[in-house]
Amino acid sequence: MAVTGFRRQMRRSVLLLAVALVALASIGVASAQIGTPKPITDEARKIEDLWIFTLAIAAVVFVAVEGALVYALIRFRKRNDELPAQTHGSTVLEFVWTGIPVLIVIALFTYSFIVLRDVENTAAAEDMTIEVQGFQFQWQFTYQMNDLGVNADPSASGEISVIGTAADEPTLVIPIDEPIEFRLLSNDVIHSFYIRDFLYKLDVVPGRDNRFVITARETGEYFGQCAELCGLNHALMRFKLKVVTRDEFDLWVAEQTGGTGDSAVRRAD
Ligand SMILES: [Cu+2]
Repeated sequence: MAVTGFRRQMRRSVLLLAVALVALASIGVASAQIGTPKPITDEARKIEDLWIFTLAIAAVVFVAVEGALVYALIRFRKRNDELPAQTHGSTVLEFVWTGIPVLIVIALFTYSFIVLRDVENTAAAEDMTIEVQGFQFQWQFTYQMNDLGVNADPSASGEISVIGTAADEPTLVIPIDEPIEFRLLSNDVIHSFYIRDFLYKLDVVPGRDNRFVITARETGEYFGQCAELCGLNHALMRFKLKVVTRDEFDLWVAEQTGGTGDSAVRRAD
């Protein structure tokens, strides 16, 4: 009688598990994308590799631990009232289950450290720096005319400044295949500069000079937003990122300055 009850319970558990797995798979299919968004910068690709590496280790650990658990539950389930043979201590096992986690931690620490060092690399003097000013509730992007990357003219003066408004999201234009430094500034509250396809975000903190460098490898239009709840209209702090070729970028610069190389401050279009 007890055995039949156990079987029925097992069957019900397996059925429940199957339903749960189908539901989980449906969520995956419905959300249409599994894993990270397609990384568009060198740094994002490194971050994605680290994520895959970590996930692979986690998957192996999950399968091994759950496998051992399910095996032990079935193989050693109580069959009668007799006490099974008792085993105490195993030096080999102690070494194995201490050694493997230590190795995993060392591998994850080393790889993470290498990726973090690359991602938080500082800019070279010749790299273009774009000043990103976060404010309640939009962004301002400022380019110095004498600091426009590979074609920079050190004697040029003035700047290009793009200011977003609540109604018009600003567009941040950057050239492909060049290291670009973002300098993040705020004079009100903490914001967070987030472009999903960078797989990276950094807080914009009053009084702090936070910087990061990326090299974009895909042209196209992407979306950015503030990722730190910074007040009532935080949701309006959205912007666009446009990655273009060097020629298109130079053309854009000429358009902003009317071809004169003078300062240009304008509202976002
Ligand atoms: Cu915000």
